[in-house]
Amino acid sequence: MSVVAAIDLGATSGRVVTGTVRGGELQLREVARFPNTPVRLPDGLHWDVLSLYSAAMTGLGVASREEPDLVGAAVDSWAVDHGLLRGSRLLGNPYHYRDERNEAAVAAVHAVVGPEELYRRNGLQHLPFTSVFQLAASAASGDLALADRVLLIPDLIGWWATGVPVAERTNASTTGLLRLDGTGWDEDLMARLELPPGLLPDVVEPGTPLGPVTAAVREEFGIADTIALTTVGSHDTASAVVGVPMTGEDAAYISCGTWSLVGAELAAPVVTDEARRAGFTNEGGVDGRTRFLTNVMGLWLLSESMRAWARSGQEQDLPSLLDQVAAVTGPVPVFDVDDPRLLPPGDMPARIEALLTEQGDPVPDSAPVLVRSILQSLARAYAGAIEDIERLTGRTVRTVHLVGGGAQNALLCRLTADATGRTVVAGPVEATAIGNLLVQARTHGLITGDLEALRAVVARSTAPRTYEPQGSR
Ligand code: ADP
Ligand code: LRH
Repeated sequence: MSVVAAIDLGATSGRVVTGTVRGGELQLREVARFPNTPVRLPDGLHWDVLSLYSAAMTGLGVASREEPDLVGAAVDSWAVDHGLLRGSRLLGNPYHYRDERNEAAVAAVHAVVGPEELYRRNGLQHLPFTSVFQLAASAASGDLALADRVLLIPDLIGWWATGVPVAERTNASTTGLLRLDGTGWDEDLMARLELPPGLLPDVVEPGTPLGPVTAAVREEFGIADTIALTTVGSHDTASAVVGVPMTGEDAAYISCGTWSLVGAELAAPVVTDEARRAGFTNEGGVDGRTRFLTNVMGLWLLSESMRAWARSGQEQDLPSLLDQVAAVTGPVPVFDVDDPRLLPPGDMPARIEALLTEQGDPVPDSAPVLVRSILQSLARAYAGAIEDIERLTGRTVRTVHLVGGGAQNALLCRLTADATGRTVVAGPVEATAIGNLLVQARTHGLITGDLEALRAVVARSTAPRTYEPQGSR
């Protein structure tokens, strides 16, 4: 019985999860979980990518010792961020997408290629941290001139493990530099932005064999010599969408973790001006599908508020805080969760209070009331996004699948059902690891079929919770 391992690096935590396909079901086992703690240095906010790599490989070593039938592993992570390399040397820790350095770079890129043309070329909603803007920032600082290669985070980890450099397509689609049809880099756009050709490696599909873990890495981390890496949907959201147990065109999804990605799966991109103005992105999905979605600020608002409270000595435990939030009665004010001032790390409760004051609403008088306000504001944003999906695609959405860590937040699920007026099917929590594992299992010949067949495995293997809307829409 062959086993595969997902190395899933989220903005909140990284994990190594093994998966075994047995009787048409996928059995999961979490082997390692480690925090992902960004580090602020004088030059900006960085990912501690060396500790993530080390924890991931240590976890893979544990998996290979505990699971003698382990044959493969694959990495997924958050999008857009990347390492700059010269030869085999990483030129400093990668910047975090929440670093504030991109503002000037957005203007510089837009001076060369306006937002309308960019959207037609890459199909992406405007986000100030899309790799194309980050690379322009690195060009302006002189860093890019030192580099001869750029690798996105999962590709960087994969390269360290195997020595094979690639750009997996789903994550490459978040750079802003991939042609909308996914066939390769937009060389004309790169030339106009003075990005050197050859900076980005060849684009490969999810499900491409990369190669065995190198002898040096095997020895360092105690990894068995039978283990080979393959690519999957290495953008975590691409893997999460594979792990959504949806069955038809009347389903939308919310990949609900640090971000909430609200969208539908389409056969082809929609790059109308209306879609651009509504902030909808066309990211590359597994098997050539389009992830037509919009980024909603997500549970970042809650986790960053909790970090602020912990800094001031009022540490909160999430499940008991959520119990108190559920007990809040009476109306709470709602705010625009996508206000750009909420993107960077900082004192989130103070920023939300400032937004509420600005709009003439009362400031919450306790942490549970503020969290209730966050959750209701998120649910309202999800409802708006679902309406947009219907308007922009002509589909009717009847079911909203909510997957990721947020599926454990029963109050958020309930508020989402009420705000959207749709049935919410919550779970699986580990949709991303599941999507990673299923694409690997297919690559290794352990299962066969299209995404619908993979999703049937998800449906058989997990027990989602259903929330029906209360009251009228
Ligand atoms: P990411 O992939 O971005 O790291 P996850 O999918 O792991 O995110 O989701 C993390 C989020 O899940 C946290 O920010 C938290 O709000 C939520 N979460 C985690 N555990 C619980 C829990 N026990 N109850 C409710 N929410 C939870
Ligand atoms: C979610 C995610 C999202 C991106 C953001 C940078 O983890 O990958 O899809 O927009 O991080």
